[in-house]
Parts: sequence; C-alpha cells; structure tokens
Amino acid sequence: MSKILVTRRTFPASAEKLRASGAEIVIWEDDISPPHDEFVAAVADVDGLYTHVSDAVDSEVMDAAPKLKVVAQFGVGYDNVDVAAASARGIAVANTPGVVSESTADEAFALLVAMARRVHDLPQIVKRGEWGDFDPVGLLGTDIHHKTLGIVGMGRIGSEVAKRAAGFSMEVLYYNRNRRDEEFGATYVDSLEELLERSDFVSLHNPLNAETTGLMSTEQFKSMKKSAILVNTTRGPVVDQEALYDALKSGEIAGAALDVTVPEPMPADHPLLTLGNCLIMPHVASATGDTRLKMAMMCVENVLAGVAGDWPPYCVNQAAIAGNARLKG
Ligand code: 8YV
Repeated sequence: MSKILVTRRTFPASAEKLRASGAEIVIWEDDISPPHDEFVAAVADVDGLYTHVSDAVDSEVMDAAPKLKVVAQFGVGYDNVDVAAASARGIAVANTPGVVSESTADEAFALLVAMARRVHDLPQIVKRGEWGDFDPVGLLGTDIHHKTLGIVGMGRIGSEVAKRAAGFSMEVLYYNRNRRDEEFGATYVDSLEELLERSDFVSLHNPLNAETTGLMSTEQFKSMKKSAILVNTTRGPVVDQEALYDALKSGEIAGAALDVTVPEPMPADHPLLTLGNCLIMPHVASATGDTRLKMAMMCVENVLAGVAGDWPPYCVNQAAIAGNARLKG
C-alpha cells in the first residue's frame, strides 16, 4: 500500500478523495507546519508528499524518503522545493498552476486600490475618533484611472492583473523574459529600469529564483517615481526589505503593499510594520474558499497520479527526470 503525507490540514473533499484512493493517508493536523526534524523523520516510508509553502522540501528530506516518487506542492510557486535535488533523485515535482491566477490578481489589484485610495489607513482615523470637519485638501489619495501600471513578470497572473487594469482605464507596461502578444493591451518595455521610471504603480508577478532574489533593491527604488506604489504578491525575497524600509521612510517611493514577506509569518515588531505607508497581508493572495479547494483537488490529482506510477498532470520537472523517474521504476 502506498503512503502519502499531507503536511497541513486540508478540505473534507480533498481528504476524502485521498482516502478513497486506498493509499494510507497521514495528515499533519498540528496548528503549525512540521518542524524540519519531525518532517525528515515522518517521510521514511512515504511514496508521495503533499506539501505547502511553509515546508522546506530539501535534499535532507528526500534522502530520508527512499521510496518518494512525487512531491505535490499546494500552490503555483514551488521555490520551497529543491527541484534540482528532486530531479537528481528521479522524484517528480508538481504544482497547481492556473487555478490561483485570478484570485491572486484580484488581491494584487485590491492592494493597489487600497494604497491609492488609502483604504489601509483612513479607517483608523475614523476608529480613533479623529474624523474632523470636511477638508477639501485633506485625506487625499491618488487616482488609479489613466495612471500607468508596470507589471514585472507577464505570466498567467500578470496577464490577469493587466485585464483588471484595463477595466480601470490604466496604461499598462510590462517587463518579462520574453515579449508576449499584446492581447491584454499592455506595452512591452525591454528594461526593468524603464518600467520603474515610467510607472505610477509597480506590481511584481515573476517567480522567485536566483535571478529574481533581491530584484527590487535600493537602485530600483531610486528609479521609481517618488509618488509610486509597489505591490508584491509573488514571494518575499524578490524585494530587499531593508532597502524597501529605507525607500518608504525617506520618501523615495510613496507606498508599498506586500502579501509576501521575509520571514513568514512576519513578527509583529518588524520595522516595516511601523510605517504608515506600508500595508502587509499574511500571504493570502489565493485564500478564497473556491480557489483553495481547486488547488487542493489539483494537488490530490498530482500526488495520486505520482504514487500510482503515472506522471502528475502538472509536473514541473518531467523533462529533467524522464530517464530516471522513480514513478516508472
Ligand atoms: C499558496 C501561493 O496559497 O500559489 C502560490 O504560489 O503563493 C499561494 O497560492 C501558498 O503557496 C500556500 O502553499
């Protein structure tokens, strides 16, 4: 009988589908993700792993799991999984692309609007009883319509953000590894610097990897307009947070809204949380009931295919392991 470890609690429907497969299913029901040493100890006899952003699926975990055929990651991002180490061992890695795109774009747009129209800070004034007399030049935000949005990374999520921006009559620029069809009404710019110089809002949608770690740092904040707002819904390490703190504090940029941070969870005494022009959400871009359920069901499909010796439908390293996949062994 195959064994599958699910590292966080899941929905009744996904748990039921897993159990109906006949595999032994172990669901980590604790309030926190498995500490790394307990994770390593728990994988000794597993054939499949259903993992989350909070798990470091590294070579230590893989070496402790000689039967492991598949790592099915809950999320489109899989930077917490050492894919090179998995490929070297013939372990398939799969993710949940597509289903997160629209919810993530909705949240990115919500953050943009919240910062522009001060939804993040003006309600505090009302709550504190500081809503004074009408002031024609007070409590001002900034317009969104006819402003320029710069999208960094025009993949599935970036394209959904571009669609939303079109509905707000924005001009959209994008910077991407490859130029894409301009079907979203977005204009390609071939340098990040140009995008930063021209944009009123900058939204990050590139995956985290060696090239994108620290992509947004002191120099990039200097290139941005002083009135510009940064939105990050991709991964925390894409932004150099110390440089961001300085840029926000000194007025180099006007504001930032982050769904993702370093570390996660962000401690309540983090300096960024002291700034009035920074809005931080607890990594919830895909966190709607409908989307999370779709992600869970996709993850189940991936892990069940893998333990059955089939290619997971959303495998990210199929070409790299085609010759030595444990699935087929
Ligand atoms: C997930 C995400 O909720 O898809 C992603 O990459 O960031 C989110 O949708 C998160 O990764 C939890 O696993």
